[in-house]
Amino acid sequence: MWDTLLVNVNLATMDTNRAAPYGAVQNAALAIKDGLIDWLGPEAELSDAPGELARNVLDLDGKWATPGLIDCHTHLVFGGARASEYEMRLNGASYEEIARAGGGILSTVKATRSAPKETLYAAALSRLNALQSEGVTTVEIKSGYGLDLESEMKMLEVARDLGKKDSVEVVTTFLGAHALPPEYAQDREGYINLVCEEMIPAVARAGLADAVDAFCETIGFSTAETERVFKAARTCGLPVKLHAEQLSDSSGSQLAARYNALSVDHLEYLSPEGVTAIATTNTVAVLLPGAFYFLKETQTPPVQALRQASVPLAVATDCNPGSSPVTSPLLAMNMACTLFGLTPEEALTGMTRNASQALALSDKVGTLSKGKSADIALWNIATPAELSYWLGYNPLAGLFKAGREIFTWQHTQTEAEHIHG
Ligand code: DI6
Ligand code: FE
Repeated sequence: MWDTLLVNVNLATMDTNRAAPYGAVQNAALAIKDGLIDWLGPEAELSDAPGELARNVLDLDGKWATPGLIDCHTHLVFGGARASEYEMRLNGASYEEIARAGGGILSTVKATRSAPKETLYAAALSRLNALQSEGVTTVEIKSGYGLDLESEMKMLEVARDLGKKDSVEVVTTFLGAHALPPEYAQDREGYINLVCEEMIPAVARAGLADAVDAFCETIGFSTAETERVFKAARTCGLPVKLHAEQLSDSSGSQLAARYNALSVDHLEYLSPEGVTAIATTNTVAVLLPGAFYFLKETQTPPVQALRQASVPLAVATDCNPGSSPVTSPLLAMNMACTLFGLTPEEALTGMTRNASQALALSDKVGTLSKGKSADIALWNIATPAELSYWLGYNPLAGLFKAGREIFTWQHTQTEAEHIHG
């Protein structure tokens, strides 16, 4: 006997073993047992009447089901916000004036260091709720606004605490090499020593990070500095990923490929050599169109070259207070299509299957397949392309995490729906 059986549903399984676009199975049924997907296929192939097969049968009236969305690159935990800086910019202030007024990434570091854990948690929770309300069931959260051991640990602890909600899985990434903290302004090497010799081992010992990231950029850290961070991660048994080629080409992607990075992220300035390098590994190219949009960048990532090299493409919000104050995965998908030229199918693949690969979670989530976690988003749409099409309209109609219904919907009415859990 199954726990739950969804019937009268169209599945965008995103499973590569199914030839149809989106791995679609229409007029389908999907069975859940013990939190996992136990069966899926055409409803006509069910062996008996639904009521005989499952304790709980849900007739979905032709809705679409997709894998729960996976936001594989966020900085969801941070103190304060930078709207006043945004406002100053739009009132004509220069970068220098903003910096002198205490703006920029270091203003977020200051706010994050001084915030109690409870304050960070409450602010991040409200952003996490926004992601969940658009179908997110797995999210990656980076540190990187603490930049000292205690504050970096505090950020990661908050991220881990958010993951204790059983409605969402949180994956954490240590990003100590995000910016140079003010107390090390004259001592770059001293800070990298601290990151490599103290922070990474401590964070690894405490089990607070699932991966290590760095900001490899002229305004961030050099490839040589990044390589030291990667070596320290490797010593502690942690996989790496990289903010690479966002504002210029530092050949960070080639370095990341040599360390078998889970992903390289941003990539607007990725060179042909960088494409070739990551194509030889399982590294995912994570596109972050929210940052491209918010910073009004003009150079787009080499999507066609990445496609030709069969590099898996993911899409994420990059939610952060400075360059991508985006809490909408659907908007990120729309931007990936409109700004970067992805197809709606590539955008959805980028928020599901390929995002799971970027988090080393491919065997658990990312597709609707037998044996995977029953992380399922239900949508009031006529075709999966609608998920990339609307701006600001949210067609989510229901959400399951590990087989548990965490979002209720009306089957026949269109009354307001409520999040709980
Ligand atoms: N790339 C970015 O765009 C952000 N961090 C990064 O590594 C900027 C973060 C911020 O301004 O707060
Ligand atoms: Fe980022």
